[in-house]
Amino acid sequence: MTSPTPTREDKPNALSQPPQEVWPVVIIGTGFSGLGMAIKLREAGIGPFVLLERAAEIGGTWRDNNYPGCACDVPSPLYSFSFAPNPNWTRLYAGHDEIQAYLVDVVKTYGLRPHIRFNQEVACSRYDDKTRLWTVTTTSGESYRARVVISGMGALSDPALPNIDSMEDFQGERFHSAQWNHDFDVAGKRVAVIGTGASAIQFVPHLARTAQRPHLFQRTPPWIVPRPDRPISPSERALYKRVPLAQKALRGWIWSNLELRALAFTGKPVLMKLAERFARKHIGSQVTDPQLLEQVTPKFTIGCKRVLLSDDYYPALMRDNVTVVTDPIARASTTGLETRDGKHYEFDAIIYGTGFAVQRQIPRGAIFGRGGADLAELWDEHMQAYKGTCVTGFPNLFFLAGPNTGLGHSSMVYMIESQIAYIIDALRQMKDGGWDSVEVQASAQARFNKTIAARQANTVWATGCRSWYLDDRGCNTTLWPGFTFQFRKTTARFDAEHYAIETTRDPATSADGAAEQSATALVQ
Ligand code: N01
Repeated sequence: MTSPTPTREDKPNALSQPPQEVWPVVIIGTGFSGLGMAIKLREAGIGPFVLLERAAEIGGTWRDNNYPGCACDVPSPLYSFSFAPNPNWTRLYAGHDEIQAYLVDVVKTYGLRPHIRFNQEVACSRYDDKTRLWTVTTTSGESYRARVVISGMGALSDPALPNIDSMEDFQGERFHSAQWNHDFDVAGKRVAVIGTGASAIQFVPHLARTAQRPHLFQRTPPWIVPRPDRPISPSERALYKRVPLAQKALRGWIWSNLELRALAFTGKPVLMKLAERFARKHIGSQVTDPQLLEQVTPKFTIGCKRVLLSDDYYPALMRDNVTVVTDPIARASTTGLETRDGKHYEFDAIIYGTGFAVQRQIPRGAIFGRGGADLAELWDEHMQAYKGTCVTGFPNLFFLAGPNTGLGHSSMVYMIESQIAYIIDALRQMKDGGWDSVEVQASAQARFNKTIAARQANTVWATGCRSWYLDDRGCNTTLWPGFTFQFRKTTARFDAEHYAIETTRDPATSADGAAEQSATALVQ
C-alpha cells in the first residue's frame, strides 16, 4: 500500500487522548467505514477521536467473515480506499486474507492503533439535550462522552439465524458463515448448509471437496454469472508500485464499467434481460443434469436479489457427493433436519449461510436522541436517514453505510468515502462556525426520502422478489437507487441550510451553565 504521509503505528500522540474527558469525536467500529473516517479526521486535524471496536482486532465484516473461499465480488483495485491504493493485490478479486491484511496495513500506515479501544462493544448511545453531548456506554461498563458520534457499524455485522422448529435439540455442530468454526474439521463429515446466497456459494465448493456428503437446503436459487477473476502478475504489480497512475487508471476503468450496470438496475430493468441470457448460458454450460438445472434456475428477474459471481459453485453441485434439497425445512431433530415432505436427513453439522440482520441493525434501547427518542422505535416503520448519514432528532450523530447507501452494482468503499467527505465538511463547518450541534431538519429528511422512494419504484429491486433489500412493508431501505457519482455529488458539500444549528451562544445553553461543556472544540 502506498500512502503520502505514513506515520509510526506504535507512537501514541496527542490525538489519541481525550481533553476534559469529552471526546470531540467517537467512532464506532473499525471496518472500512471507521478506519476511513479516522484517517480523514486526522488529515483534517479534527479530534481527538477514539474508535470503539467490539472485537479484539480491526476489520469489521472482513474480520468476521473468514469462511473458506471468502472473497470479494468487487475487483480489489476499486474495493479499497482511493487514498491508499494497494499495488500488491495478487488477484483481481482478492480473497479474505488479502483484504484483512490490507486493512491491518492501513491501520499501521496511518498510525491508528493507539486510537482504538478494543473489546468495547457499544451497548447504548444517549444524547443529552442540555449539554449537547453524547454518552456512549459499552457492555463492559465503560462510558465515553462525546460531542459527535460516527457509526461505522455497517449493515452486515449481525448474523441472521433462521427460525427453525426444535433447532436447539440438534446435538451436532452449528454455526453461521460469519462465525465459522475453524476448529471443526469438516473432512468426512455429513454437513447441511442452509441458504444459497453470496456467502454460501463461496464456501460450498470447499465443502464439496472436503465434507462427506454436503446437503444444500435451497429456498431460492440465486442468479450467478461467471467471475472474471485472474492473477495479477508480479510484473503488473511492479508497474503499479512504480507508476501508481497505472493502477489509478485501472481503478477508473473498473468503476466506469460497473457504473454502467446502474442503468439496468435502476433505470431500465428491461436491460436485465441481456444479463439474464448471459446467466442462463452460464448455468447451461455448467449444469448438465436436467433435474439440477431445473432446481437451480431462478424464476425471478435477474438483479432483484444480488447477482452473484462464481465459476466453481455449479460444478460443486454437479459432484456425486452433493445434494440440493428444495423441500422446505419443517423442523430440526437431535440428529438432523426434517423437510415438509417428511424426509429426515442426518448430519454432523449445520452451517447457516442465511445472511445478516440488515433491517433490524439498531436494536431497541441502543440509540437515544433528543428527548430520549429511541431510534429503533422510530425505524420500526422504515429505516430512513438524510443522505444515508443523518437522522432528525439525533443531533451530531452520523452514520456511515447508513440507510439507502448500499449498492447492487459497485464498491461500497466508494460510497463510504463519499459519506466521509460529507461528514468531514460538516465537522469543519461546526468548528469554523463554533456550532455545538447540527440536526437535519425533518422536512429535508422527508423530501429526500420521498425522492428516494419514487426512484425505487422503477428499479429491478421492485420487480417482485423477496430480498434483504426490502423491509417487511416492501420498502427498499438499503440500496441507493442511482449511480455512485450521483451519491458523491449529493454528499460533496455539507448543506448546513438543511440543518438546525445550535451554538454555544444560545441562551438555552448558557442559562444552565452547560456552555462550558459545549465549548469542546472539534480540533486539537
Ligand atoms: O446472505 P444472503 P449472505 N430458511 O442474505 C437463505 C454481502 N456479501 O451471507 O433467498 C432457508 O445473500 C436465503 O434464501 P432466500 C452481500 O452484500 C458480499 O450470503 O431469502 N433459507 C438466501 O439463500 C450479500 O448480499 C460478499 O429465499 C434461508 C440465504 O439464506 C450479503 O453479504 C460476499 C432462511 C441468505 O443469503 C449477504 O450474503 C459475501 C431460512 N429461514 C456476502 N433465511 C462480497 O464478495 C435465509 N435463507 C463483497
